[in-house]
Amino acid sequence: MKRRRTTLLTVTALLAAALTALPAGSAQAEEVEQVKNGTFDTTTAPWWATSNVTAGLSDGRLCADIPGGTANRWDAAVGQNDITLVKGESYRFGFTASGAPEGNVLRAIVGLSVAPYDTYFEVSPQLSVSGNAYTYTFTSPVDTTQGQVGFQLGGGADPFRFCMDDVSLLGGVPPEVYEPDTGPRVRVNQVAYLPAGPKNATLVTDATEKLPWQLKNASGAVVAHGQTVPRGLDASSGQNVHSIDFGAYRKRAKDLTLVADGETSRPFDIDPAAYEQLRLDSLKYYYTQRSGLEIREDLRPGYGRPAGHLNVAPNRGDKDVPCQPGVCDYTLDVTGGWYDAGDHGKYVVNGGISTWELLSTYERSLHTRTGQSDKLGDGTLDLPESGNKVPDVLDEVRWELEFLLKMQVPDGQPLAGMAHHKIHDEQWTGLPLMPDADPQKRELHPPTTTATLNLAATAAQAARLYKPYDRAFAAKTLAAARTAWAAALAHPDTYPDPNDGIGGGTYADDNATDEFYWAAAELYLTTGEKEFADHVLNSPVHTADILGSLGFDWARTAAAGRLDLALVPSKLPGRDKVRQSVIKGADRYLATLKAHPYGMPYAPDKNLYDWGSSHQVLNNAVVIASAYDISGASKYRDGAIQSMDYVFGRNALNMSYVTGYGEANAHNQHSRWYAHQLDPDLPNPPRGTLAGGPNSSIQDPYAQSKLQGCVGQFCYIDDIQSWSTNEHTINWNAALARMASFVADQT
Ligand code: 9MR
Repeated sequence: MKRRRTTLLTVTALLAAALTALPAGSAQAEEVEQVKNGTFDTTTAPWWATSNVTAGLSDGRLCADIPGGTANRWDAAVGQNDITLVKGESYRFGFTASGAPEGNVLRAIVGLSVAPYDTYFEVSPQLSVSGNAYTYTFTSPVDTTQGQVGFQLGGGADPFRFCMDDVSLLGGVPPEVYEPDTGPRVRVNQVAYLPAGPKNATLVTDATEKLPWQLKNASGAVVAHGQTVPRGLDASSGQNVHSIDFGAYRKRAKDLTLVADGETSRPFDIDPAAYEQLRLDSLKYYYTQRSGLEIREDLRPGYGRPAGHLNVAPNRGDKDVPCQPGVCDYTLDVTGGWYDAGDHGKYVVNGGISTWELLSTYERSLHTRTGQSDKLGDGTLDLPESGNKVPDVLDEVRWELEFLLKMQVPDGQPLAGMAHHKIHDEQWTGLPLMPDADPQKRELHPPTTTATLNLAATAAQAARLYKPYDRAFAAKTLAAARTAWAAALAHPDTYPDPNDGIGGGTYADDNATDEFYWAAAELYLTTGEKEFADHVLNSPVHTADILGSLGFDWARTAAAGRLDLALVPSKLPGRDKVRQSVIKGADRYLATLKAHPYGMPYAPDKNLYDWGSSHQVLNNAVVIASAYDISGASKYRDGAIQSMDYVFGRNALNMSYVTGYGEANAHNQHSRWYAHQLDPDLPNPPRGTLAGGPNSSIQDPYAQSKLQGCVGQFCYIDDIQSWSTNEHTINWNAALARMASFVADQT
């Protein structure tokens, strides 16, 4: 359409004028239109359409009749190929679009026109009948001449008519300056402080002298007051900050606010109830991640869905999944387990640490002075298994354990006893996509030493915890653990391919000494056998200083072994030293927390926040909490509790990273089925879902387009497209569950 094109040119001209006003030396690439014929004045060429779509000119626009009944967005599409993209360059992607009847969803992408069809930018707006204009800015992560601008319209039940105009992809635009809305400058735990716990907040201000603060109750009356402590420049945010300690106030109350420097914080409670709720919500998260099982609407209102990956079309797995070509010549039934994250992949490595942290949450409740195992007992989590007299947390984790066991290479096959690293789609799928609608071929990836040891560790741990409830299952897991251990010893350095990242994550790791240590520790704690004690005692990992700034996660598993050796009763020679090493690690995290004006036990090297930093903060807090369990010293208890403040909103973005907790909370996590942001008929993630949090490497194009140059805590955006800062995963929620359970136990 010609008229709109003129407007666009005017904007472009203005921008060009603005650019010419830039001082010399700040040269910008010229804005160049990459799309041919985006205005459809006389023809639709060179745009293509899939064979099921009839597209043509209509009133100076491209209009197309979209069939109903296709499975995926990309099953009905129009697009243009041969688009050149330059790595690191910013582009402005714009178009107008309409759809009749109302409510159909468009997936507009800039990606690769050939396999593996990577998507560099995508949005999925809901179309209106009258039409809307859309513009987005993103940065290309690659150099290619085979780019594509695509408008994907399939996946709906009913046919509809789609029209578009003024499609533009301008290269050389200045990157957009994104300003997050960080709300009031007084930063608090937006959920709850414990009556007898520490109570701290952070004030962002340019003031260098101390300032008065006031704590107000729900009716606005001042119930406590004091002075801030100036803390200077905080490296993790680049802000000048003060801290506020109102721990002397110990009364239970709802909807308090903290006022300082003319700003009023978001409301919060002084009440332990939220942590009891979080203990359950963070664990309930797993049922809705289950693969191979219908999620019952009566158990999770708003989250019911058909079973995924049971070979019911269009699903093609997971009952008889082959290996990647050339890897094996058998198929395995690998149904069940939890989907890893927002994708439909299932990974033994990440399944392992998640299983461990949930089992350890339960095991801690058995062995520590504040542990309350009944709070994790039968009937607590509203599961299909509730009422079977087995603690619900064990029922939930068993769903994953059964899957991990199925990933073991069967007897008689090459590499028997090892575990396949992962099983996932052959190609990455788009969003949204319900598990039962995934049409991709599923494949087993090669067995690895790290996966095998994850199986050995968790199956061994399971053997001691499930024994009182199901002796046969305990015997089965222990046998599998022994087999896996022997297989890992026979193949000690079979690592995952770091380039095997198409269709699923790599979980690459080229060092298995920590996994050997962890597996030996679990096998020892379950069996007491000398072979395993010897391995533990002879491992260099046993005495190494493993509790560093990034703590532990799926790739750094030594702490899993160390913590269990410290907390689970055993006759290990030198066990006291092991316990002391945990206390030493906790002292370091406590020192970090005390020095940090946001009160967090996390200060990564060079201020580089890691992928999933929220759970690293929590895992460091787990070490502090474990020091309390070991020593009973209240400074550790208080440090562990205080760590929750960061996660619940005492941070630079003033947001809680837990869905449904706190006035401003993350709720658009990257997910193929909690994709409310893309399809209003789908839900947000369930209450109690942890977002990955700030990630300095911002690997995804969406984050790159918004957060270029971000400092530490600011490298996060609550958008479904930001898979590197805002995904949710089973391992991250496990850290949340463990800390929620600890804090709930302190009431
Ligand atoms: O959390 C994982 C992070 O530590 C890795 O660096 C990254 C690349 O392998 O993968 C992350 O895990 C993702 C996995 O690969 C696929 N499912 C979603 C996971 C969370 O983003």
